[in-house]
Amino acid sequence: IPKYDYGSMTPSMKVCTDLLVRTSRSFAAVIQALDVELRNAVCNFYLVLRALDTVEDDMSIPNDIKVPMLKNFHENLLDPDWKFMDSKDKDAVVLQQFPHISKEFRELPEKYREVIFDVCAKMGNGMTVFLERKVDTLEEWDEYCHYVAGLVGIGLARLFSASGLEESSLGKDSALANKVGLFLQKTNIIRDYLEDWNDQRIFWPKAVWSKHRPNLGDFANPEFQKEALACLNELITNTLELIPSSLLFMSRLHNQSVFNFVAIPQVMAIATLERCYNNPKVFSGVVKIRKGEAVRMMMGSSSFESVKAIMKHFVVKIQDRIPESDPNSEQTKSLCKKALSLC
Ligand code: PS7
Ligand code: MN
Ligand code: MN
Ligand code: MN
Ligand code: MN
Ligand code: MN
Repeated sequence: IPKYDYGSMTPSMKVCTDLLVRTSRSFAAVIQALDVELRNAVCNFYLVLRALDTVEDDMSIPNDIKVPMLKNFHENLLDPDWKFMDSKDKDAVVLQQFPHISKEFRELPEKYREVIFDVCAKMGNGMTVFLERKVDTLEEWDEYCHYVAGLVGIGLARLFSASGLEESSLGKDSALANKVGLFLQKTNIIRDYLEDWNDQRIFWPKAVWSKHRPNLGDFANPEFQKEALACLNELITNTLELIPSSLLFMSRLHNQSVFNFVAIPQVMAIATLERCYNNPKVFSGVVKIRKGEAVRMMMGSSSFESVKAIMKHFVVKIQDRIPESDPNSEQTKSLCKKALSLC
């Protein structure tokens, strides 16, 4: 069986399939493997949000232009001609080819269009909140992550339910789906400390980092490694609180292709958190999961029992490395115990 059946695709479907493969490091394969009821809707949702995030991430667009672009972005879905040729971002191609994405959107069933449109409008608005102001408190950290990832989780849960492949109650539990998205986003923000700092972008919450150093950039200085690690471990501990919600969400899934789609990123996230925990390399480079490990985890993510076993493996590895001297060691221990009681 050919991986992509281009023969049966319209020109814009072909373009969208290529865009998906070009822009998503990890999502293309799991999206293509979704059952046919969901495949096009989730692919379109991904590309629409990738386009929106490309505007958010493009530091060459001044804020007075970026703010209205983000706020009105959902309206571009209804305009067959809208595109943006001036982005300098690595994923600029999705803005250049946007007419193919919006065409696919308009051809989706209404039950999917309403979800994608609604999430796009809310995310675009939310992104503007943190363009001028930085993430200060932990509540604001949750708020930013809600806009850029919690809303993705909420939208995906609604798409799963709308397809009939999952129960309708799943799409109604926004609080739970939000946390599944937060687990991915917080992990991404923790891991990307140096990359984001070098781009002059700050997503670590000031209420946490300022307890350890007066400047976030100090963590890149090996002289302050002890403070940097204490801060890193504190943020990872906060993120471990989301494991019970992640497991509960996965326990509610019935469809195999949806399960794989949800579980693979969750398993990659726990592996990333384990790799980052108490690891000074977060402050000097990129901490990545090796290709071989990633493939092994993806193949192991096909049942709830095996996902729990993988979770357990990584939580135990964190638990075994908690420094006695870490200011949050007791809380980290107790969250590991709590997570393990559910595996
Ligand atoms: C629709 C599959 C399954 C209940 C493009 C998947 C940035 C981590 O910060 O650009 O630039 O480094 O690498 C994905 C929950 C979202 C959250 C989100 C849409 C899972 C635009 C993924 C992905 C919810 C906003 C990585 C959140 O992007 O980040 C679809 C359930 C897009 C999911 C952003 C981040 C994704 C992310 P950064 P990246
Ligand atoms: Mn972004
Ligand atoms: Mn991004
Ligand atoms: Mn990025
Ligand atoms: Mn990032
Ligand atoms: Mn990234």
